[in-house]
Amino acid sequence: MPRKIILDVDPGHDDAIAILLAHGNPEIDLVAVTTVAGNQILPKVTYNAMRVATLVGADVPIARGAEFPLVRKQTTDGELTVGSVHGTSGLDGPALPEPTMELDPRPAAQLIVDTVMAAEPQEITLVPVGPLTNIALAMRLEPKIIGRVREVVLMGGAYTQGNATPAAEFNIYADPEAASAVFSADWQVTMVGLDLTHQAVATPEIKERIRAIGSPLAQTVVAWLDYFGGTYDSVYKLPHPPIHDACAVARVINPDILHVEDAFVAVETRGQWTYGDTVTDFLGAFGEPFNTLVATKLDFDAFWNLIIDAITTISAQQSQLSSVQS
Ligand SMILES: [Ca+2]
Repeated sequence: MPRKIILDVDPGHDDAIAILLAHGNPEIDLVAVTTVAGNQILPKVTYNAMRVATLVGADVPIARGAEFPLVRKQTTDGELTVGSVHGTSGLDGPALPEPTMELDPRPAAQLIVDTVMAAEPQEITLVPVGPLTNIALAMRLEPKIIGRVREVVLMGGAYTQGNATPAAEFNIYADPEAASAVFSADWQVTMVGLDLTHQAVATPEIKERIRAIGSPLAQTVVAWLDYFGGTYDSVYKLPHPPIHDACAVARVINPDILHVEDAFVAVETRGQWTYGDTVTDFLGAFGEPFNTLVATKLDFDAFWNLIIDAITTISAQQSQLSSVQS
């Protein structure tokens, strides 16, 4: 049985590849996509999510989510002092198709609640790969979802070093209060943070394998990686771009792709220099019960095989479709 997930996104180049992977992998049943202000303001990321869903042919409900964080002043990728990696549209680079679908009329938090409550207990997995505002709002709207969700596999946080600030990873920094609510709730949380996702880099060899698929979709993905690679190099001095968000989807497809360790994770909401830090206690120094599975090691080859298989699968569907239409 494919695993049913709700993917909560703020596209974002790595979000786009996460949508592609969730749609193109047979082990995942993508039941909805929800959007949240993060890498860019809400209208931009929602438009991007719709364009990406159109590009890959994902016919799923898409709902617009939170426009602002719960407490803090909004910050986007474009406003970070260190520099922007996604560009002014939130998804700069290759031209994309205009959306062909309508938005779901419900706010994202309502769609999440409705979907989780209508499903069997432990049937729906939440995969948030942007700021955690929508998830926190859904918990407040219907606390029963906390016991009903199978697990939360989130991209966010870091146990060594951040990227929005030295202490904080962007998704957590963009809404630390929401993140604190999600980590401290009584459900299974897996933190796929920067320590893990910085292993999921698109090397020249990987880009060549994608290019060799030869389809229009593969060309678009390579163009995303070229754009994202360029900004990652100039902003973070990293030679190859990490595809953060797709790592959380990969964990749901095959748990063995990510090695995890138990820890207590708390989100710093008061620190002067550490606001949004995911303080990760592997040793039990605080004496708090462990509340998080923290991803530490990636199976690089297995991860990229999943991405390449998904691009190949969707490309084959699209070429079949266009030959039927012509
Ligand atoms: Ca994201």
